[in-house]
Amino acid sequence: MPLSDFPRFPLTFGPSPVHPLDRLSDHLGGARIWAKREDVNSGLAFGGNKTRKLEYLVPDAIAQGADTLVSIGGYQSNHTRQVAAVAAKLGMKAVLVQENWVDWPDPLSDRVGNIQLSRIMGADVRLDPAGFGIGFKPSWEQALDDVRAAGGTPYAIPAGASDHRLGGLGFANWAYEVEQQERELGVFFDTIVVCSVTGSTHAGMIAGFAGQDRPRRVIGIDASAKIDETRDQVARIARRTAALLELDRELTDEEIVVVEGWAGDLYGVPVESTLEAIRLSGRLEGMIIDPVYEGKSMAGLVDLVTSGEISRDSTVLYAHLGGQLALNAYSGLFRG
Ligand code: 1AC
Repeated sequence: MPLSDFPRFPLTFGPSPVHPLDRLSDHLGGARIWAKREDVNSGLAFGGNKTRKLEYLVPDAIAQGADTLVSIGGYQSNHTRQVAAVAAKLGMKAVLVQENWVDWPDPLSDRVGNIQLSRIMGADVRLDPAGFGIGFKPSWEQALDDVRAAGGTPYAIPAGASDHRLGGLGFANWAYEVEQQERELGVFFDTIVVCSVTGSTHAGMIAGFAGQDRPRRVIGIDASAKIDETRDQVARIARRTAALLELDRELTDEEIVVVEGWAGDLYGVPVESTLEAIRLSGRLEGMIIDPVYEGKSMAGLVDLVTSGEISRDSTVLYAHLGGQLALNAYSGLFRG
């Protein structure tokens, strides 16, 4: 059915802002670059990309009579912080399994930034030593069982709200929003650049844009350092979302583009190009990005533009997904 027929619980301020990054574009000397800003999309604990996805999961949770949102992520998960905020807003509880996803030696990573906010908002935060992985985990199943055993009604939200029947809808809606903003601004973004890890942000965009008249490139920059898993997940969620929206054709493999080269060896661990991209974005645009997601996707954008892989006559839309709170857990960086 069409996206407008799916129930949506508004959690964002409305369309997220779109604006040009002129100094960055001039500096790179190639395509013109704009940003669409999920980092300022909501008043719920700084918002972010998951808040958009949750707009489509919340009606389902309410319809099921849930009283507890149960989810999972790393210590510095932006996603679990947004789940905590949404639970608070709805008057529900949140149980969050927070795993040790990132091999980075900051002694405060389980106390500052995203996880601190989740605790402030009253979530039941459960630290778990397991490492990075986007699949379903026994600790998350256990948390769901615990809620049931205590007489509650859990609603299961996988990592990143991604591998969920409705997980792609939030960013299919983003694609429709972009089309509307293009009409208002008199611009056409022929290329979208987005960070890809658990997949449904990128996948939702692919499904949403696929139903529009003008073709464009949606380039996902892998930040998981597990490219095959990310590609599979993006493809699966994009096709599932396209089917849900009754797209009248199959998505082609060419529409599902996840590129590697900027993740480094490990999820969450920045490499030199990540740090350079963070500095560039901060110093030229006052736009704060992070070492886990946007630092890596911005590094990809910089290289693709400077190498001419994204051509000089392109107009690019960079998706800022709102990862910057994790910077608190990287206190050793940028000291000089
Ligand atoms: C990995 C989903 C992810 C998060 O914040 O937990 N972006």
